[in-house]
Amino acid sequence: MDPDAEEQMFAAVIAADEKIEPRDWMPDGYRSSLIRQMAQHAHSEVIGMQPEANWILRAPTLLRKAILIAKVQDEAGHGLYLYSAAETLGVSRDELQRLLHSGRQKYSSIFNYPTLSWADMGTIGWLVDGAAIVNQIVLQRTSYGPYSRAMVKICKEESFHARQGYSIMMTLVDGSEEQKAMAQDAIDRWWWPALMMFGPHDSESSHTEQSMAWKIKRITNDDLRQMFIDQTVPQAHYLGLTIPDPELAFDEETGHWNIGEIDWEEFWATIQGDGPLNRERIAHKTKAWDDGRWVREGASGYAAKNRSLDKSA
Ligand code: FAQ
Repeated sequence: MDPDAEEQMFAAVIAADEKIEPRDWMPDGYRSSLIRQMAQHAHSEVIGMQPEANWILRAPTLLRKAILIAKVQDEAGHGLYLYSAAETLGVSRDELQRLLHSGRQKYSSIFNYPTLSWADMGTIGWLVDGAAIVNQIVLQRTSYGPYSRAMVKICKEESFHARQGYSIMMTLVDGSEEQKAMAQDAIDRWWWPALMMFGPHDSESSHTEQSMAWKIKRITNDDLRQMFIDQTVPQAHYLGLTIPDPELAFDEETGHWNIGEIDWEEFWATIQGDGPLNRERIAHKTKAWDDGRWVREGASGYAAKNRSLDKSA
């Protein structure tokens, strides 16, 4: 097909709300933007295992421990689906690891904060998975087929994650004064970082306009953040917890909750590598990658040996 026809075909698929598939022609910018976003998403799932793994050995009951282990395993699975989906764009998983370890690709800002108490496991499930779901439900309609299909399964699992988080919070607010205080302290620390997960204001977002035109993104950062706020404030009130924002107010006219300003300096510092735990997170990830080298080499050697046996048979 001549280049103009290929470009027209791509534009027609996007306009018709159909999916671009790995073998289809796509603009270089579409490919690189998807690799950037999908890799960042995959890295977030994998680095996101660290703050929660911190509490597996200290979960208060066997049931809570089993649930937390299942959740952390799910996050590893999400990383795998997303790396596999990114590989369909012609980039290798090894290359994506190198880009993450060297700081050339990012992961979500939220995973640079420490998990200081058991209530943080409830708050991560409720707020962090809650924010992830708001973003990811919409990504089920993203224009790239493999990314969109990965999102369907991921969203189902994220719903369980959010429910188990809210269940931890309900138990804590029904408990002793110390437990209630723990729940309040956790929301005090996680509320603002959860809002930062949606990225900068639309006016400051370098990728939104083009990503919306290509239907990689379907709703803007600010609109998604507002959806999350409107869904979460009543949940906090139901728990009897206070949102740590003196400017929080319901606007009768718009039907939305208005908030105070996010600390954007903290956001930009965190995504540029200067958050509370960036160095520890990457050091831990790099060590796990290095420690696992013998497994990868063994598995690929075994696969290569089987391939040569198949050929000689
Ligand atoms: N953290 O122009 P935009 C989860 C960067 S999954 C770090 O608005 P874009 C599950 C952005 O990359 C959570 N960096 O960018 C779980 C860009 O920098 P670049 C992850 C951020 O891509 C739960 C610059 O700022 N979810 O939590 C962040 O159009 C519990 C300008 O920003 C996804 O990745 C941030 N928060 O919109 C796991 C969803 N925000 O690349 C374990 C897919 C912005 O030019 C436990 N991703 N940046 O150097 C997306 O929807 C989008 O990429 C956004 C950002 C909305 C995150």
